[in-house]
Amino acid sequence: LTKDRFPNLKRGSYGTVDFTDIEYFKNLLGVNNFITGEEVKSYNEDWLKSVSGFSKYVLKPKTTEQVSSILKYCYKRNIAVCVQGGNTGLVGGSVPVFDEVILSTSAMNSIISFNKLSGVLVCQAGCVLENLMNYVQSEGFIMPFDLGAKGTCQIGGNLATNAGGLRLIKYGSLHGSVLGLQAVLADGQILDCLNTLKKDNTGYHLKHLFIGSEGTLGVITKIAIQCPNTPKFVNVSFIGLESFGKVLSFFSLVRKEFSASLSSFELMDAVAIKSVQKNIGIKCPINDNLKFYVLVELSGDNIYISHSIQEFLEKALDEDLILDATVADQPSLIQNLWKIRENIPESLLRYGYVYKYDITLPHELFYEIVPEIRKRLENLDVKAVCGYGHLGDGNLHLNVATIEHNVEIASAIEPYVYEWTSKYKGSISAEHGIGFFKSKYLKYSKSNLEIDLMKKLKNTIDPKKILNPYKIFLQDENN
Ligand code: FAD
Ligand code: 2HG
Ligand code: ZN
Repeated sequence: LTKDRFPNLKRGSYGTVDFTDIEYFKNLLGVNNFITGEEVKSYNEDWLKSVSGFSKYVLKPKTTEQVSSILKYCYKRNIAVCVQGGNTGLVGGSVPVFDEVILSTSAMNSIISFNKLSGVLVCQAGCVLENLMNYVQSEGFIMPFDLGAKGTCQIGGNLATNAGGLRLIKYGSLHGSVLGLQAVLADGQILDCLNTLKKDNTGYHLKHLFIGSEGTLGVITKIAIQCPNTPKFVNVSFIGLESFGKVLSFFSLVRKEFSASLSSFELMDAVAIKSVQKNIGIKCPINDNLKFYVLVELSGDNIYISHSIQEFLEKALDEDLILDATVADQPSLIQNLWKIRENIPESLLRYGYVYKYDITLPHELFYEIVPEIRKRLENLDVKAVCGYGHLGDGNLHLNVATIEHNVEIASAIEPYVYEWTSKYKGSISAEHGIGFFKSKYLKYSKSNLEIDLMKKLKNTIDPKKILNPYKIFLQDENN
């Protein structure tokens, strides 16, 4: 339990759910959407299996009005609430720390409308990303973002974490593609910013407050998002290189040559590839003895994409910039190449426990921290130290896999990795958020004034601090 691993943490002075509360929730939601007993266990534990709370109740509203009634009631009774989507978050933000009631958006999974002219999709927060992808695909559109967790994560959770993912380099962040949203505030008021207009400069854009707010400012209930048209041609190459210097030279050339069509530029080091091969059983499609691999996706309406990349790669091979490559333009082959990249997090977790760092750094420094951490850990019982991630966006995933959580290993990495990132003006959380794990380290990426203003906002919107307590802010700041 989280409380055992973090013994100094104190439960906030929140109300405890009693018989009357249970009756209220049951009446409001129906018995099937009020979960208690053994079934609650999986909602208490995060995807990484590294933190778990001991909530006894999961509430599964179907409508915004039900969310509003729940929060109004909890606000009055001072009951703390943990908002949960697909529970794939990687910073311990989606599960309770103590006995917070879990408000799951899983039953809010309706698509409300899709406008084929504008490409604007409006849906409820609990829609699973992959279902939305399939839906808009049948209309000739794609979602403007993609993640390895697509089969489980929900769009509300994606907004709440401001998820980045695999195609941010082309389509930008959710702050750009989300046109509007509806959110329920801590006291139950329904805030309707569900704009579907592309342009609207009427004062402050409150939607941005909720994008990346990690369940601490309100429950996102509906979303309006701009979907791009499906590109006519997609091409994925999987490339092996001998040094990180060459990876950067190659990236620079790819960007110059294919800027508008570049939809992903992903890095994987040898340790990450070995982990997928060994623990998942997916074979590396090219020479598996190289130091670095990149996956380049090009997409667009130019019929010559495939031809151009082949010529480009042949030249790079001739010049010894790259050492090996394979190219795919058929959907099933493309998917097979993506599987290697997308399975890295799962493969590392199979070792037992993973310390995860999700940092943004200037490109020149992108990989430097990985060998440095390897060196710091060389005498400790570590299964894998690897670097991979969205190199195109300057976002490194540094992962350290061990058999189990170990304090000595943790203190060899933290706060060192955050100090290092801060020294180079990087971000200590590029895309996963702060959640529970990183609240202690927020100061490495935000000034005192910024944190102060964030706290003032939190206090204004949720003065009783019932929404996702113990997350983003340190406990004494939050409770
Ligand atoms: P949850 O995990 O349930 O919740 C995440 C946070 O959002 C919590 O703080 C929760 O309280 C809050 N929240 C959830 N729903 C709502 C709501 N409706 N209203 C308000 N708050 C809410 N992330 C990336 O950015 N890029 C990646 O490439 C990426 N790849 C991943 C690959 C794998 C295999 C896994 C396991 C995770 C990956 N993630 C990635 C992290 C995670 O998937 C994303 O953060 C995702 O967006 C979380 O969505 P979710 O529905 O699972 O949210
Ligand atoms: C990815 O890009 C995700 O695969 C997960 O953001 C990264 O697990 C990680 O560290
Ligand atoms: Zn990522």
